[in-house]
Amino acid sequence: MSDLWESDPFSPIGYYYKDLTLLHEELSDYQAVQIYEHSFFGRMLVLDGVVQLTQRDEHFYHEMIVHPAMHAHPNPKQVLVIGGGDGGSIREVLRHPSVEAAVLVDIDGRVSDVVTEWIPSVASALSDSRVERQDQGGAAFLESDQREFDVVIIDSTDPVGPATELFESAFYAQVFLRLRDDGIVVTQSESLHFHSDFVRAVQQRMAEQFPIVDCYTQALSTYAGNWWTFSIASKATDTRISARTPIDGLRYYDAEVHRAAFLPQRVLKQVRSGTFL
Ligand code: SPD
Repeated sequence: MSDLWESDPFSPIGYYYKDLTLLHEELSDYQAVQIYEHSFFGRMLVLDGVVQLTQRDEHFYHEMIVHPAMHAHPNPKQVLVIGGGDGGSIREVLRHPSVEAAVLVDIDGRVSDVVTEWIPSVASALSDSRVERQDQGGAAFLESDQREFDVVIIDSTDPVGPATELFESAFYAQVFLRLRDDGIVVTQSESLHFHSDFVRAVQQRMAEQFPIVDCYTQALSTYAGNWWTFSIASKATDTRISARTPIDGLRYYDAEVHRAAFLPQRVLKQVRSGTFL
């Protein structure tokens, strides 16, 4: 048994996990990759000391980063996931029968391999024949690959190190070019409690490129700050409106969750004007 002080460099606090068992540890070309087992949270993926997912609550995060955009789109066929090497977002994307191809672009291919071995319930869909894995950075991929997508999901780590570029204006401009005319992009954009200035910056940067930008949230137990935001932008669609009947087999997301998840307009205005906190 060991303990873990989670040292998230983007958060003003740390979490202390008691009584963990370390199941796997390696240094990839990019980061320290660890898998722990915890009596309450189950198996946990930890990258450079920061908890990325736990078996107990990962479905809240992965369903909510994927399904609002996928249901707001009338017919998503080609989907790009940037980051998300653990496979949780790809698993949710592939639940949609309309999806013909899903490209997973993560700079560190070892994350997919390690999660496939240790947390197969998260990574199981990575072996689906519709999935194409590209082990490279998101910006480099968008510069070199000219394919177009219906939905882009940016399932990144915190905005430090290599992930920083995934939150820049220049990156959203690249995403805009690769989205079809009814395309939708969504990114995790950190905690409303701890990072409201950062959420504001992401909203502004998306609005430099996209005519429609919005923000919804989901409470998550394992990310410091807990009140997690997702910034979503589209070329033509009001993403507050689900275009389709919710797909079967989900544990949390449904039409009512979709409606309730978006920030009230008054609160969104406060976030965007810097008066929220
Ligand atoms: N503070 C940790 C934020 C992590 C967000 N990304 C999680 C990736 C899970 N697929």
